[in-house]
Amino acid sequence: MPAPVAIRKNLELLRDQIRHHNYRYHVLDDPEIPDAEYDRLMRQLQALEQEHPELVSADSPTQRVGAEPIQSFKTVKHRVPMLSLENAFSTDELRDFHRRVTSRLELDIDAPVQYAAEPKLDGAAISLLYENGVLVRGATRGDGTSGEDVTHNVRTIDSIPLRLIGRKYPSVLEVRGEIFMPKAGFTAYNANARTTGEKTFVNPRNAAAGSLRQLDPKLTAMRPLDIYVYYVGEAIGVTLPPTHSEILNLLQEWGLKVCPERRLVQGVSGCVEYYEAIGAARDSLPYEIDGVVYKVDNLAMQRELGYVSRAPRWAIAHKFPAQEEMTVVQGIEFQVGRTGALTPVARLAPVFVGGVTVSNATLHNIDELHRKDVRVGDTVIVRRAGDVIPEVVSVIRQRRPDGTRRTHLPKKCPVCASAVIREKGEAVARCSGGLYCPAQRAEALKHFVSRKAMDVDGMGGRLIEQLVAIDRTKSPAEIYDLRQEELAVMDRMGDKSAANIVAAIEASKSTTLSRFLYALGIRDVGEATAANLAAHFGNLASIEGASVEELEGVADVGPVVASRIRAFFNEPHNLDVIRNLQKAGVHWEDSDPQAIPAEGPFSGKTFVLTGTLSGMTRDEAKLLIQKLGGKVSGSVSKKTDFLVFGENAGSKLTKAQSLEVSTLSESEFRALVGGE
Ligand code: 5U1
Repeated sequence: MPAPVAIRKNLELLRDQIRHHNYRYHVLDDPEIPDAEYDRLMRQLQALEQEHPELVSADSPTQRVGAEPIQSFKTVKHRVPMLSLENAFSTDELRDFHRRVTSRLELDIDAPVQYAAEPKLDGAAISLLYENGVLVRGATRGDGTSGEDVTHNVRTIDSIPLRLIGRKYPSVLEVRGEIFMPKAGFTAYNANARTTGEKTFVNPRNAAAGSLRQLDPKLTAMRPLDIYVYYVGEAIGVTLPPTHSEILNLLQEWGLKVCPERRLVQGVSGCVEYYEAIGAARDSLPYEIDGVVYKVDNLAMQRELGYVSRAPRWAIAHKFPAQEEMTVVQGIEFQVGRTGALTPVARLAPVFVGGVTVSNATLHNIDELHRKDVRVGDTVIVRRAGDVIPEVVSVIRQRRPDGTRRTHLPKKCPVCASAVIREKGEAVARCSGGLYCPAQRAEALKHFVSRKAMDVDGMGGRLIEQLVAIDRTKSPAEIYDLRQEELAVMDRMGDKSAANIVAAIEASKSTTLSRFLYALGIRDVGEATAANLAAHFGNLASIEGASVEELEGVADVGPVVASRIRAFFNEPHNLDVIRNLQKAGVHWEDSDPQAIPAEGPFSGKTFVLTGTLSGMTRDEAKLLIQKLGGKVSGSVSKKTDFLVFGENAGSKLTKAQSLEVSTLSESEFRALVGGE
């Protein structure tokens, strides 16, 4: 018996509701309901469909991962060829592109040509075909003429709508974009794969491409994939707007996800400004990019410009310097860090990568070294992404010379010859020498004087290593009796730099409790935890005397960190160091933790801080906000009430602007907090 009309209606209503909430969550990044409510709607739909299996349709939100594994990939011909992009590797090449554009359009070179600009994602290109609003095919680019049918896999990606929303979408829509694995998902995926012994991905691009080429969609469904669409290949049944930027906005209205960092810019100068802004924000963007793309915005101009072989004359990719290069491993050494951790480091034949010359790359830990099986003499791929320490990504096994040998974990510390200990289940092996080990001592001092700790301006690693080597600074307190004359005779020093350092040492005596706690280098107590401890207890004596249970009451402090803090203060040697530092004049103002009220003018308001503030540290700004009853969060979302930005603010500012979150410059923030 056919299901009653009321049930059909109810089903469609539920599906539309779920599609709407998918859109709010995935495309707009602005959910309207909590996850639990969404799950309830989904369960309701599943139950109804179970009762009425004859009503299940392929575009139902329940049908993402339903398909059985396929035997092999079908080749599909693209309805319209998928183009590639010409590249520009310098501003000169970008200027040449703009010159060609204006000259073909018979415009003056300074004519205000508008370009639609967006980041160039490092993922896998995809074509999605919608017929009457329903996703019917997903295909890889392949050779541009035909690709592989990966419909079963693209259906599992939550941010790809199975059905378009709104009413006025075309009867046939073929849209192109990039499927990518966000950085956070990539890191988490690899971390998990390492613990389960599964294959890890070399980079997010391979992760995206590899995930799309799974025969079993259940495997793809477990990969954290996402999409941004950037081009319409074909649209039948609607007249598209006259500019590319308006088309992107329309795609978003139809439920497709477009990049929030897209902008409209003018001329070469606008392109260069955009390139630099995205380059500066690159590390903080949640996805990997390898450049930016500019497209002439006006479609009539695009048509006039046409194509050259397989690339349009109206678009270009402006690439960032390569982040991966090949080089040869000349040696493998073990570096000893502040906590004694031994890190294998590959000494490399110098290679220019990511804009700098690299001659050392980390191998992380002994397990990673063995997993990648890196040997002296190997040709390897080195990666340097932004400020991240360069790493050896993989070995090119075909190029391995004869007679190479595996590297083993040393039994003794290469610096102080103390025993190397690796606790069961720990990836990290450590030197057991503690502060007897000059390497640990030097690293502890480097941390102590670093910018976010005591901020002794100008006191660099080389100077500290020399001071440790001559046994002049065995403990941080001894930094405070360094004299100008003895500093001036050190390598690469002179009277002026020595005087500057002595002044910086003096200035660092006046500090804050959170900086001081961070400077002590307690394991797992980073900047944020130190700030939380300071805000919670208000003074050092209370922290020194706090029990593990009391410490666990601090935001972000779990049992492991709490016991590390307790163990640190149980150690008489550490208490001596603290007393000596205070005797040397290190001081701060205690705060009254009770002064941080539950209620205040900022109650219920969430702030995000970004960029460099000139008149206060982030911790100080955070404390101010907390004192007025507000909360500080690390990331921007629709729930953010204010974004406070300093100099060199990056993607958080862009995101806040695109989400229409109120933004405050440092001076506006100061005015708001009443000049505190
Ligand atoms: N962001 C972006 N990436 N990308 C790649 N836009 C873009 N456009 C492309 C390609 C291949 O081609 C268009 C010219 C269709």
